Amino acid sequence: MTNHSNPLDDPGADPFQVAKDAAAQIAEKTGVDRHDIALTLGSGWAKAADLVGETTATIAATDITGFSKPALEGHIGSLRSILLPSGKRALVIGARTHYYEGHGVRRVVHSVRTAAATGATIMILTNGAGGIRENWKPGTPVLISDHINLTATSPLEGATFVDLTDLSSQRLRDVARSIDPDLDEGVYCQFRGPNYETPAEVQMAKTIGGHIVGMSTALEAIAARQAGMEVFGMSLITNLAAGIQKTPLSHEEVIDAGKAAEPVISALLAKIVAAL
Ligand code: 8IG
Repeated sequence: MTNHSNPLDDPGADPFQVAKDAAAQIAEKTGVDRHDIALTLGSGWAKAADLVGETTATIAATDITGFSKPALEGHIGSLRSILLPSGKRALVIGARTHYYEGHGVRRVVHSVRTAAATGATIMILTNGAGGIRENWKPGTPVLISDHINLTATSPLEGATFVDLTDLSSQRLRDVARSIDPDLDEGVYCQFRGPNYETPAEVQMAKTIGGHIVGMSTALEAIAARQAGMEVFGMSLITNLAAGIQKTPLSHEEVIDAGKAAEPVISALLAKIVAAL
């Protein structure tokens, strides 16, 4: 099923109809008519899926229309339907398409639009990212309070004016803080990637008000808001952004910090989801 052409590559296609079709396929394959909450799990967050509830169905993302083959071979993106202790249903998206993959922004936000079409009213976006604040050691989870989109694109097409004043839900951030009052928050700057920033670019991001640098969630957040969802984002700081730390960061140190953080941040996210 991985060689199929993608309907989103047809410029005449309606991306919202493709998302509706995808949602219908998910309902059929999971036996769950409606999901309430959606979570996209980025690097470092995968274990959270096992902690939030009981997985009742797992499907390969590539079996659902519009979803892309994973960029990394051997890494099968999955979609999981999870029954939460509250009785609500969560759709966990383990398959993210990044803008830098070059398939266009419609494919980047297809998972978010599909989540909305399944009925989800809350979109939780997680990622691994670089930190600009010197006190954020690798392994620190940070709430996303707002974003700066430096990709020079948007998932919105045509004269679609969507207000982003309260893009990052204060209600959901308050829930997170009620579980861990020590959680810091920051402004997420999305660069196009796939290269990491130069130190000068990181200084620019800092100067214009950024605290976190990444390559994924701003475009997804915009699409989620367009779809009317409440948006909540968290970054796992896996490295300090280029030039922020004076000594070079060892790759091993970053991997170790990520591994050590995984159970901690996964448990935190599971508690947040349980409190929604
Ligand atoms: I993990 O330092 C991770 N993802 N743009 N910069 C950007 N994305 C990232 C970084 C980083 N670390």
